[in-house]
Parts: sequence; structure tokens; C-alpha cells
Amino acid sequence: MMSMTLDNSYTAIRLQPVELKCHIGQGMYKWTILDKLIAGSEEPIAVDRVLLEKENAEGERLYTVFDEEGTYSLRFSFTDTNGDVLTHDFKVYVRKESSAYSPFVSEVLEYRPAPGRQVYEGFDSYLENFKKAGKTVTQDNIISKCRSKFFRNERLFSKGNLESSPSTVSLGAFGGYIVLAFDHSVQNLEGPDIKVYGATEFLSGAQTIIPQPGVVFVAQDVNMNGQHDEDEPWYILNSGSYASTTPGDGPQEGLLLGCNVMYRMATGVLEESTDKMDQEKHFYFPDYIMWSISGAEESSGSIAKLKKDKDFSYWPAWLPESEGLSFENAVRLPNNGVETWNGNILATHEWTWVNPSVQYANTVTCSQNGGLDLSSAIDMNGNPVELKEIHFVKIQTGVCQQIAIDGQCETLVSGVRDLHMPIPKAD
Ligand SMILES: [Ca+2]
Ligand SMILES: [Ca+2]
Repeated sequence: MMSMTLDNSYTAIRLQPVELKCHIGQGMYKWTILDKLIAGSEEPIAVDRVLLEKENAEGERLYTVFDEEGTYSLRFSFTDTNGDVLTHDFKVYVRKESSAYSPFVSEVLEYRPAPGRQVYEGFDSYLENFKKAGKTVTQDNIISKCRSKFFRNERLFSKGNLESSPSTVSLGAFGGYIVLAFDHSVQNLEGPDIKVYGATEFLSGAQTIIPQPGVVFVAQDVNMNGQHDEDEPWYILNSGSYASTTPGDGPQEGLLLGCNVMYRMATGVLEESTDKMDQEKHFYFPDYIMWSISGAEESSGSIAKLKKDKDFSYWPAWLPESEGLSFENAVRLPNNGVETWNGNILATHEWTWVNPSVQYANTVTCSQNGGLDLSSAIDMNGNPVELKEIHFVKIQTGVCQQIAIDGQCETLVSGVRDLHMPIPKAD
């Protein structure tokens, strides 16, 4: 005898995940939206959309999001191994959120940069104030400072002011990352769904960008607690453009998954290098921070300290130097910096492959950036995954390379937006 454990009605909040469960036994489970009656209209609209159709345990749990305020009619059906069918129709009453959602990420959950010159520069006066007061800056201090930067940018972006310089947060060298949360579920609809804002710089009056690309990951809030938990897997947005090339020295390969990187500070007294090549590159101290990569590849090298930076540390001030800094499961992009030598003189240096179709963090100016599609998600083994919605975004510096006086590649982030949510009128 098959028995039904579903109720006749449920309540939900718009764009917040809902979990419904019904265990009956071995067989095929199917959950369908029949129609919806949107708040303010008189007649229901036929939907007839299957939300989930899976066998056994995989079909017992429905995790979904309703995007409009109103009443949804759903049908659950179960077909057992003899072909006997049990159906149950029920309603989901979807209410409007109590305070309006933000189209931008609303929370900084974690900020863990690798060492880098711009990690210091992004917080220079803030960090110096702590130093002057004889206080130690903490992780919480820095996270609240990140929040205020993103909040300021949100107001700029909301006014359509994309070309005014946003306040950026540097993720430091390869592997460093930031974890951000939306206050609602971002849906995977037709076309691009989220946009990651990098930096916009004006050089010699013309708008340009130093392409220090980041890898963008997304995750769902499976247990619906608003926090990113360890058992909520990260998926990589693979726009297919990581391997795109521009004439010349573009990258030849795509993503390298599963890299573990370790940073350690040099010990001893730093003295200016007298090596001619170091001086050409403006390196003050070439082996300032040592890095080693294991896992998907074995390699090692160092971050040089630049002459202009000799008075400050590249090490994030709120993380202890003595333990080193390690990052697990980082995703590496091909190197994109080029140095050209004329005899033993540095002739040119530049970061290459600035391709407007390469739409992840910090590769194109904010206005050119068309956004990222959740449909491009792959898991940490490189297999495509189907995501209907996400809650969290993680951005990680993707390139492990230093190029002359530009220093180490450090991805800069200034915000993330849900492209499906209209921007409210700015005050
Ligand atoms: Ca999409
Ligand atoms: Ca969670």
C-alpha cells in the first residue's frame, strides 16, 4: 500500500529555495508545475513544467525556487515498479520578500587573498591607521572594509556610472579568493545570468584594462542557511573563452583543475638586487615570497618585490606569515603575460589576450562585460552540470605569473550582479 506524506499546501518566499520531500519506495518520482496564478491577476496561466523527474532517492527531494509572488499548482506523481501510479495535487503560496532584494551581492562571506602588492594597496590607508594606533588588523576588520567598498560600488553601478573607477579588492597572487553571497537565488534563465565587475583603469586618458583574469565559481545553498557550507560544492563557470586567443601570444590551453599552491615568505634581511636583469624589471628583491604548486602540476617559483614597493609588505597583514598560506583545489589559467627582450634589455612587456568575449573578472571594462551564463558550469572534474539557480559566487586569481614592473598577476573584483533583477532607482 503506497502512502502519501505531502500536504495540500505549502508557503514559500519569492526567490528563496524551497525543499519538499516525499519518500514512497522504489520507482519514478515526478514533480510538475501545472499552472500559476500571479498576484493581481484573475486567471491562472498554464505552465506544465517538469521540475524534477528521477528514480528512487534522487526523485524524493525537490529543491526549487519560485520567481513570482502568487499561487502555484503542483502535481506530484509516483510510478512504482509494477506501473501503478499515485498522484497528489497541491498548492504553493509564494509571498513577496519582506525587504526588497539587491541585484548585487549583499554579503562578503570570506576574503582570503594570496600575497600581492595590490592586496596592500587596496587597503593602504586603512592598514596604516591600524599601524599608527598600535593595533592589529583582523580578518573581521578587513571583511567589513570589503563590504563597504562593494556597497560604495553598488551605488556607482546603480547610477549607471560604470566608467567611474570602482573601489577594488585584490585577490592577490594565484589561488587567492573571495566568497560572496546574494540575498536571493539567482536563476539560470536564457543567456548570461551574472556579471562580475573587475577594475576599470584610465591610462593616458584612454580607458584600458590590465587583464589579470579570475576564475568564477558558483554554489547553491543546499541546506538553505544563508552560509556556504563545505558540502555545498563549487562549480566553475567555463565560458569556453578561457582558451580563446588573440593574434600573438594567446593562451593555447584551457583550465587546469585541482592545483594546490603554497606561499612562504623569504627569511632574512632583504637587500636590493644588483643583478642587471632584475634591475631592468624593477625587481628590488627577486625571491621575496616563494610559491610551489602540487596536485595537477608540480612547479615552483617566486614573487619578486618591486622597487617602488620596498616600504610595505605583500603579505596580507591579518594572516600570520609563520604558517605560510596555502590554497587547495585552485583552478589555473594559462599564463598571459609576455616579456620581450632586446639583447639583454627589456624591450616590451604586456598582459595579452584582452578579448571582449573573455567575460570573467577583470579582463574587460565594466561596460563591455556581457556577463556569465550559469549554463556553462562544470564540476571540479570538468563534467558539465545543470544548475537552475545559485546563491554564492567565489572568484579566484587564475594566472600564476609575474611580469616585469606590472608585478604578479592579481585579479581585482569590484562587485557581482544578478542580471535578471532590475536595478532600483538610485537615491
Ligand atoms: Ca543562463
Ligand atoms: Ca548552506
